[in-house]
Amino acid sequence: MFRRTLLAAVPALFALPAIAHDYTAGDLRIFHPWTRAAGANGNGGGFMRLTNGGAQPDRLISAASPIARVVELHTHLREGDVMRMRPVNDIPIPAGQTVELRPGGVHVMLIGLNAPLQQGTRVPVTLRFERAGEVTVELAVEAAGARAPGHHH
Ligand SMILES: [Cu+2]
Repeated sequence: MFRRTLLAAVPALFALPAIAHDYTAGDLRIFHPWTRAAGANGNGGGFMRLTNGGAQPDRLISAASPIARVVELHTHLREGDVMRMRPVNDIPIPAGQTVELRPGGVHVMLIGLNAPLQQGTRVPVTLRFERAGEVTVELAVEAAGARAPGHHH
């Protein structure tokens, strides 16, 4: 009876990581980090949803990755008719709120890719938060030009 229960449980355990793609760091939840396919030496964006379930504000203060020579935090600002990216010192995550890192908004910028970002793979990025500390997440690589993550929760 024990043996049968164990065997039945195994497929469910292996299925979990593919379905749930989110992370916890202190009071923060990080939902579905993703990026877009890009060539080596190009640049990439890191996108995700950050929810602060705590009573204290937090901030994303830096990010790092072995896949890029430089990693910055960026926002988009309108200059006349053109949207331009600008580095920012941090991305605030107010207490009890959700911040979306997305194309056209605030994002993690991967500058000078060491290797191509291939659709269907995942690449690591370490996020450093003022309160929650460091957490390494994997960006799911979606199609080039994707406006939103393509897979379902
Ligand atoms: Cu950027």
